Formats: sequence, structure tokens, C-alpha cells
Amino acid sequence: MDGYKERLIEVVLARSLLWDPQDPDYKDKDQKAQVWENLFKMLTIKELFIRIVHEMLECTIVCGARNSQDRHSLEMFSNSLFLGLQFKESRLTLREDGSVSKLSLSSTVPPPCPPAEIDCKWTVSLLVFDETGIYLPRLRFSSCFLELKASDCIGGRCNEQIVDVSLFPEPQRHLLEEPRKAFLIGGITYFGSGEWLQKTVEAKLTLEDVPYSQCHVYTDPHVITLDGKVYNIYRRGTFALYNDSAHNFQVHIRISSCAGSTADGFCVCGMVIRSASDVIALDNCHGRQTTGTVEVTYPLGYVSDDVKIYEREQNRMLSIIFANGRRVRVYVADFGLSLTLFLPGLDQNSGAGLCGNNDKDPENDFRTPAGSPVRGANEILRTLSFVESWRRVVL
Ligand SMILES: [Ca+2]
Repeated sequence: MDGYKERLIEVVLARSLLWDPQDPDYKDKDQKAQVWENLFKMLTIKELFIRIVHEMLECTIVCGARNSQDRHSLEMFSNSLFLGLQFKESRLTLREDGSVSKLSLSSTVPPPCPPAEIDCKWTVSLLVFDETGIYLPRLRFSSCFLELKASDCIGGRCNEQIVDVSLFPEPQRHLLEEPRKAFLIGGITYFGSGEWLQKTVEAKLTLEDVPYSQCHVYTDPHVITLDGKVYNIYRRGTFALYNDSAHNFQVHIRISSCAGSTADGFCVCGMVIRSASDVIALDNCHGRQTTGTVEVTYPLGYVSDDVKIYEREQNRMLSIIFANGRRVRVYVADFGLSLTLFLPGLDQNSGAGLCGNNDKDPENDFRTPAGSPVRGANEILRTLSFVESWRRVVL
């Protein structure tokens, strides 16, 4: 047995039998100490065995009466005590809405470093894998790297190192029906003259899906807002479909006469999406494209790697997917565009526009850009006022 484990056993013996901080009775250590003090007046330890297997320590004890060689107990076994680095939150549930959870890393034992060895430390690199071992990049940490120095440990206790962790949407994934399990693995590197055998520290994660909100604009054009309110747009012009300044995301649509129709009508002929510094325009408002097609351009001349555009059904179906989880799906019909805006749970209660305010309440969707409720003598006039309030350009 190496010297470090012998030192650990000395520490355990010095702490009487209250060695398991995970034990629910540990809070009553004062009371328990009193019980033991009284027992020790009558009892003595006949046999004591301490085993360390990997990072687990277990004790076996046989007690007997002080005044008798013959009277003794059966073998009693302690709970296992983990020796090493561990996360306080061994299980953590993360919701797919970007909310922040805390992970606390600490050591149950002091580092095997001489006090004068000031550079002695552990470093822990964090990675997350799903149940099949596939790396999950959509978990984000405030730091992917933790460092515990010997100076963080005083008197056998080590200060906690805390990291923030958030789960962000996976843009190309279908919605999950069940929470997904994952594993947070921290790879440990030890820098010191002593011995440290533990190679990893782990936490079990449950990843909870947060359903996307969807806003539909279809045919001539009917709208179903993010909160489910249904209305029609009977105006031409350019309108703010959705504006979320907090997340730097905007979608504008242009409504004109329906392509191929001699009758007056109202159809979406183009749209512009801005996400941070990326701008994507879809246009068939100027007659340059044949019926049933749309021109995709980048007004700033480029888009970043945060944007992916997929085309299906002979370019009739376009999916514009952003790394932050927002998506726009566009169907290019002969008359114009039908589209669906998908927003992750992260965006709830943020943003406004013709798609409403995304707060789960369809009754309050008709609000102006200033946030005031739209009023009207009847529902038709109220709808017109609401649509007009989000107009940006008159055609
Ligand atoms: Ca609402």
C-alpha cells in the first residue's frame, strides 16, 4: 500500500467512525459522537479492517466489551466512502431553453501534495456524450476546463469549483418524445509529486426537450401565430413578421399580388431574415423569377457557418437553419410563399410582430411594436390595425 493511502487511513481513524459525509445521519454528528463516547466507555474495538478498492474506502469493525475477551459483536460494515474528485450534482436535469445550471466540483480528500508544493493541482477537462458515446456539442459550459490547486484545500477540505452549464437547441434534430440521457465526463490530469489514480469524474445528465413554437403564414396569407391565434392579412407591403431584438433576430415578409393571378389578392412574394450578422433574402417580388421559384441572395455578400440552407422537392422546399436553433421553412408555391417560423424554448416571452408575442397566450397577440394592446370596433378592424402597426414599407 502506498504512502498516500496510509495517510488517508490515518485521517479516517482520526475522525472516529463518522467518515461518511453522504450518510443521512452525518448531520447529527454531534449527537452521534456523544453516543459513541458513551459506548466507548463500555466497548473497545477488537478488530478493524480498512480496504481501499480503486477510489472506494470501506471499513469492517468488530467491537467487544472492555472487560471481557469473549464478548464481541458480529462484523459490521461501513458505507463506502468515495475518495477523490466528484461533482456534488451527480445527477442533473437540463432543459433545452438555455437556462443555467450549476455544477460543483470538489474533492473528498486532500491532494497528495507536500504543503510546499505550490504548483500541485488537478485539471479537469469537461465533455458530454450521449448514451451511445456520441459527443454532444450543444451543451455549453462557462468553462470547459476546471483547475483545483492544492492551495484550494485546507484542513482536508477542498473549495468547490463551480461551472455553469446550459443546454441549447439542436437545430437539425426532430423534437424528442422522451428526455435523453447523457453523461458529463471530466478527464483528470494530476500535476504533483504524489500519486493520483483517478482518471475521470462523471455526472449523469437528463436532457429535457422544450417544444418549439411555430408561426405559420400560408396561402393568401392566413396566419397562425406562435401562440395559436388565427387571422388573415389583407394588405400589401413589407411587414415585421417577428422581431426579437434581445436575440438579434428578425424576419420581414413582403406581401404583393399573387403570382399568376389576374384577380387582386394578397400573397407573400418574399422575405428577409436577419440573425446577428447574417442576412438571407428570398425574393420573387420583382418578376425576375419564373413562377414557383424564388431567388435566394445574401444582401451583405456572405453568410457565416452559423447558417445552413437545405433545398428539397426540386427547390420547392427550403429550410434555413441557424446554429442557435431557430429555423424557417419555406414552401415555394406557384402563387407565392408559405412559411413556418420555428423558435426554440429559449425564445419564449421574447420578441413580437405579426407572429405574436410567444407567451403561450393567443388572446394578447395583437399588440403594437410599442407593446400596447390593439383595439378596434370589431375583429376585422382590430386585425387591420394590428397588421398596419407592423408595416414597414407601403407597396
Ligand atoms: Ca401571446
